Amino acid sequence: MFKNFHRALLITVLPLAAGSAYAQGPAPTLTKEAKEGSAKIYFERCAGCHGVLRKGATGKGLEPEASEKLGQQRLEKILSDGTEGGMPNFDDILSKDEIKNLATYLRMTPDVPPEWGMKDMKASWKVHIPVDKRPTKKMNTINTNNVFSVTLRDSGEVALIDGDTKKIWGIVKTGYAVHISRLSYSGRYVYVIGRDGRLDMIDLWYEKPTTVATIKIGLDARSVDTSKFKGFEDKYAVVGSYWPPQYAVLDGYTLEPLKIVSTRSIGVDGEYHPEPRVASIVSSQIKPEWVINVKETGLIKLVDYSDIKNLKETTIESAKFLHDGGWDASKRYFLVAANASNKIAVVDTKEGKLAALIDTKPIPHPGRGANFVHPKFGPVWATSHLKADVITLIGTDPEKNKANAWKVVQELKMHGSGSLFVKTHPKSSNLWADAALHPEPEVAESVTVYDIKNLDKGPEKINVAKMAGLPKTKALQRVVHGEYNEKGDEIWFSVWAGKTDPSAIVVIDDKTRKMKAVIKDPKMITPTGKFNVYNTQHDIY
Ligand code: DHE
Repeated sequence: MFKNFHRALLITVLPLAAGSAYAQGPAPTLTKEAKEGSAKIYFERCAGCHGVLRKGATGKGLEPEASEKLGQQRLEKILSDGTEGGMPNFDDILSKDEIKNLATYLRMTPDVPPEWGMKDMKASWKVHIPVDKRPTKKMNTINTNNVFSVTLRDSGEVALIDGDTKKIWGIVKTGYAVHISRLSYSGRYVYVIGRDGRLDMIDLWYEKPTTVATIKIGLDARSVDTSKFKGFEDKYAVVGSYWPPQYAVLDGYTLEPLKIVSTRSIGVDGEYHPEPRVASIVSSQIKPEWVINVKETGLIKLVDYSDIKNLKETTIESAKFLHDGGWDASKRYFLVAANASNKIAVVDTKEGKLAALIDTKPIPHPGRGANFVHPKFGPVWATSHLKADVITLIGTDPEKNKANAWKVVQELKMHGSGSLFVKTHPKSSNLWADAALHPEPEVAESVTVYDIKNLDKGPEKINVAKMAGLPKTKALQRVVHGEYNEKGDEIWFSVWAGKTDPSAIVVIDDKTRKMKAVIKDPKMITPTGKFNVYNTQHDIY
C-alpha cells in the first residue's frame, strides 16, 4: 500500500509557489527518490502530530511559510535534537541524509493525498470466511474473556495472549504500525485498526484467533468501535480516519462498507478546515449512538445509527484539538481531552449537550481515563498529562456531589511528565500512571501508583522495566499502557523497546504491587497497547 500511497502522493504534488512572499533564495528541491523517501518518513513519523497537510494540531503548523521562516539549518537541528516543547529527537532513528532531505521536504508545498471513497473501500474489502461458514459454537477452551489483544506496533501484528496462562495464543497480521483494538458487544470479534487504514476483524471462536474479514477504510487512521445498544449488538462497526478526514459505517459481521461521512467543515473558531481528523470514538450503551471526536474542528458528533440511510448527527462545540477520552463510571458522560487547548470537554450523552469545558494543566492525555470513588470528593475521572507531572481528578457526579461536578478536585503529583495513560479497575484500590514519553530513562521506565483509599499516603514509584530484566540497549525501555485482567487483580504493562531489541510485558499483582510474571517472546516486537476482551467489551476503566 505504501508504494501506491506514495506514488499517489507524488502524482498530486503541487509545484512550490516560486517567488511567493516566504521564499528566501532558490526554491527547495529534492530528487524523486529523496522526495518519495521524505514523504514516507513524514507520513510515518510526523503526520500524526502535524497533520497530513501540515496545518498543525498537537505539533506546530509546518506549512512552507512557517518552515521557511525557520530555515534549512534550524529545521535540521530540530529534527535531530528535538525541542523542549515536546518534539522528540530523530537522530537515533534517521540518518543525517534523511534528516537533511526531510528538512528540505518541509520547506516544500505539502502533498495532497488522494481521497478514499466507496469504490476504493469496496475494492479493498475481503471477507476471508463468510458468516455462514464460521463456527456456530466456540471451538477452543480458552477463557476468551481474559484474552488480551496486544499491539505489536512495529511488526504490524497483534498478539492474542491468554490472560489465564500468560501464553501467546496466536499472532495475527494486521495493518501498518497497528494502533488499537476494540471488541464487538458480544466479545466474539476483535476489530484492529492500523495506521494505514487497514481494519482486520478477528474471530475468537476458532481454535486459533482467525481473521475473517479485512478492509482498508482510508490512508491514515486511528480509531474503531462497534454498535453496543440493545437491538444493535454486533450489527455495525465504525471507523474514523485521519486521511481522508471522514468516518465510515461498516457491517459488523463482514466489514462491508455501508456509509461514509466527511468531517470537513467549519470548526469552533468559525474557520473552514480541510483536514479535520477523526480522533477517538466511543459507543453508547444508553442510546444507538457513537460519540465521534473531530480533532481540528473541536466538534463532537453524536451519531445516531438507528437509521443509517437517514443519519442524524448532533454536533457539539467544544475545543481544539480533540484526542482521546472515555466514559465516566455511569456511562452517561463522555470526557475527552482537547489536548492542545489544555482542556477536558464533557458531553452529557443523555441530553446531547456539552456539560462542561474544564481547564487543566498542559496536554491532558487520558487514554480512556480512570474512574473511582474518591474518599472526599465522590466519583471522579482521572487523566495524566504529557506536559505536567500530575494526575488530574475531575468530579463526575452532578446528582449527589454537585459542588465537585466537572471541577478539578485534586491534582496528584506523579513521578514525571510525559505520561500517556492512567488506569484503575472497579475491583482495585490502585490508580496507576505511566510516563512513557519522558526523555529520562529512569522516569520512562517507571510508573506511579496511588492507593485511592488513602491518597494522603502519597505515591509509590515502581521501575517496571527493571522487573522485566531485559538487556540494556541504545533504545529506551518505555513502560506504557496499564491494562487490567478480567478479574481486576493483575495489571499488565508493556516494556516498549526498539524494533530490533527484546521487549516484554510485565504482569503485576495488583494487591502486592509485586511482579507476578514476565511475558517474553522473540515474536513480541514493540508491544504497546493491550486490550483485555472483557474490560474493552464493557468499557471498564
Ligand atoms: Fe495513540 C489511542 C492518536 C501515538 C498508543 N491514539 C489513541 C486515540 C487516538 C490516537 C485518536 C483514541 C482512539 C479511540 O479511543 O478511539 N496516537 C494518536 C496519534 O495521532 C499519535 C499522537 C501520533 C501518531 O502518529 O499516531 C499517537 N499512540 C501513539 C503512540 O506512539 C503509542 C504510544 C504507541 C503505539 O502503539 O502507537 C499510542 N493510542 C495508543 C493506545 C491507545 C491510543 C494504546 C488506546 C488507549 C486505550 O486504553 O484505549
